[in-house]
Amino acid sequence: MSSTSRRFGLAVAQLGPVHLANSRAGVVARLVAMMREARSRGARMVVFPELALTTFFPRYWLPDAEVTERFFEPSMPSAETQPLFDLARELRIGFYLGYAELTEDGRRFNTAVLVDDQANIVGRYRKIHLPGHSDHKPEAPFQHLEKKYFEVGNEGFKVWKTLGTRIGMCICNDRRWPETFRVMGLQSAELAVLGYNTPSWNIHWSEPPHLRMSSHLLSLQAAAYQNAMWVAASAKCGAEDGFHMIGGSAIVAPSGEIVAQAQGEEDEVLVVNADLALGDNFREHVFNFAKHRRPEHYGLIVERTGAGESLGGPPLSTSTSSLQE
Ligand code: CDT
Repeated sequence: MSSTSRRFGLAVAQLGPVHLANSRAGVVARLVAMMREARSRGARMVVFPELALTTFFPRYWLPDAEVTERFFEPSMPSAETQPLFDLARELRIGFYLGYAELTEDGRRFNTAVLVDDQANIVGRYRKIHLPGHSDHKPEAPFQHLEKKYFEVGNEGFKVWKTLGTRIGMCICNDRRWPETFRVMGLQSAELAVLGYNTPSWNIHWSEPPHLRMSSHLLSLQAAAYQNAMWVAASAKCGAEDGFHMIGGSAIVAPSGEIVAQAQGEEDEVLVVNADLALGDNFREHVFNFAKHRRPEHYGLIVERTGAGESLGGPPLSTSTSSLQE
């Protein structure tokens, strides 16, 4: 029997390009306009992108001190982001915001905050799966220096009880890793929110560009379905100073179906009147974790990082050669 519906106005605010020359105040004005639109269309919460306040600076090889000075936020809220917090309080709407965090002791993280409808920061997430490299690749058309500019997040994948539901946060590349959402699912998350900046070209191999969109959506849909949760993902997209990033911001139901998807690569607000109870059906039946999970067989997931030898039978190299014989 299905549960009584529990509606939650869920918005994603996709952000078009932010160029190097754009000011934080200008970006915040765009976010404020989208927050207003989201609220006027019934949203209780709006999801903004990863590193929303600046261009996607990990594409540039720059002196460390300049990067810290130009792109990182030593406080949140700050004078420039305060209008977002003021409007959230006035309109009674929560939000997720990604930004580059500089801690008091000089550490740098790729961070997102979860803000409730009274403008309190109720949660913070520091990105764990950092993609890219830390060395300079002068032969590449652009860099992806997240491993240089950020430390690996040190606060895990948490779930916060707020806005009348249970919300987990992650950031961009985290969405490609099933562990991210399973850890949230095990904390009974009903909704996972994330922002992303996904370059349209892969600098490591000649991945066909259409796969960037298909693997993005595939990841969101699998995560939502396999963990019985809503997933809301917000892109920063379009060409930032000529460097193109995919759009495809989306809201996915616990059925794995995409219920809203951005149409373009500019600022755009998606709103869905999401039924949180939809997840209950999946949680009670096919993905009733307590009934069906078999953690005694999942040990390798936490024991090993990289792929290694088979647990049973002869070593992989021998079994392969015996197959060939
Ligand atoms: N920002 C970020 O994490 N971008 C990565 C690019 C990696 S390419 C597979 C992403 O996962 O979209």
